Amino acid sequence: MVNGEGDTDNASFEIEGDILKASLALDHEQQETYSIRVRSTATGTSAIEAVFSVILEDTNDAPSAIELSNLSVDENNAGDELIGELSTSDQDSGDEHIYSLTSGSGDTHNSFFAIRNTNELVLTQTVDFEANEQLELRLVSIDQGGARLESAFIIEVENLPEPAFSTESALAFDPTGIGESTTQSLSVSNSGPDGNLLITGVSVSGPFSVDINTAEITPAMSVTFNITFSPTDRGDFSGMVTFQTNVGEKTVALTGTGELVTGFEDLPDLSDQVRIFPNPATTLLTIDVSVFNGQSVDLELIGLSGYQITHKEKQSTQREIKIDVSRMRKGVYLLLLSNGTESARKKVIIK
Ligand SMILES: [Ca+2]
Ligand SMILES: [Ca+2]
Ligand SMILES: [Ca+2]
Ligand SMILES: [Ca+2]
Repeated sequence: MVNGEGDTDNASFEIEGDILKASLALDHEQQETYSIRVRSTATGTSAIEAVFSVILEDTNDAPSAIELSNLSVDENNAGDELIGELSTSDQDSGDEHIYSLTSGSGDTHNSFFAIRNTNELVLTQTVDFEANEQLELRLVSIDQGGARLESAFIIEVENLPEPAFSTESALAFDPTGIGESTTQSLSVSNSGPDGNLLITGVSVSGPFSVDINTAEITPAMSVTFNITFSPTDRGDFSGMVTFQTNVGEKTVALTGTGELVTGFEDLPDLSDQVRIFPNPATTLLTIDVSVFNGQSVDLELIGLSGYQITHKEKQSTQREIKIDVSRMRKGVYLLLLSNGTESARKKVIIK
């Protein structure tokens, strides 16, 4: 090696005997063509110098890094969710890479993932933050020359609030007298792992009512709703209590039986043979009690509107009883008649 024109890259080479060698690692991607100046000296002749261009052929370089465009996912994902796109750093321009999951350090959750469309990392199952706060996977990128690079990744699972509504599916009330009430408590709990259960409204159908309309329930806690059954008639009632919540609408079925508490439930029933008119009545209500054959008859009118109850008691030996209802509250009333050995019940509407 000699100095002179064309000696630019002399420092990168050395000569051992008649062999030209690179004196350090040369990189095609850094420099493709090198210029050296060499002198040849033979015994008895004058020296000759020449300039050579050395062209460095490209060889494959191994991938140097694998990148993933996103490293987090919400819990309770759909179960087939794109996490991010993979790319590889590689000195060889235009080199292409094939990705796959590979075993090794950090491959704990490899079975949760798949590679789709060449470079998409897909989460193939639903994840639960309360079970896995992080997912670990290990990938390999292989270039067109067969050189490979493995890399481990950690995907953060993002926590979401998950309140859960939990209570009885149905509530059955003991038989309850008309005009009376029975109350049962309904415990609603938040059975979710995190996030508050919000109850923003409660509605009730049928002859039932509820004491509170809103609640905020923290995880593992409960709130008691008092449901009251107030039958307005004899017979079976069903209804529904409906909760508006931040996890959707929830319902509980309600059932109860209304009973007449008159003290003469066991007497023969002559209801079909007692006539009342007009019904609805506005001023005068006439009750034909001739079926009792002039015996003394006890009469009771029970108001069934709401929770109020009014009694009007009267005794008569007439064949017809007339009651002035013009000043009575409008609504549905139950008329009870008994002579001590027989009884009758009629529903009366006062308008
Ligand atoms: Ca290369
Ligand atoms: Ca390469
Ligand atoms: Ca969860
Ligand atoms: Ca959660």
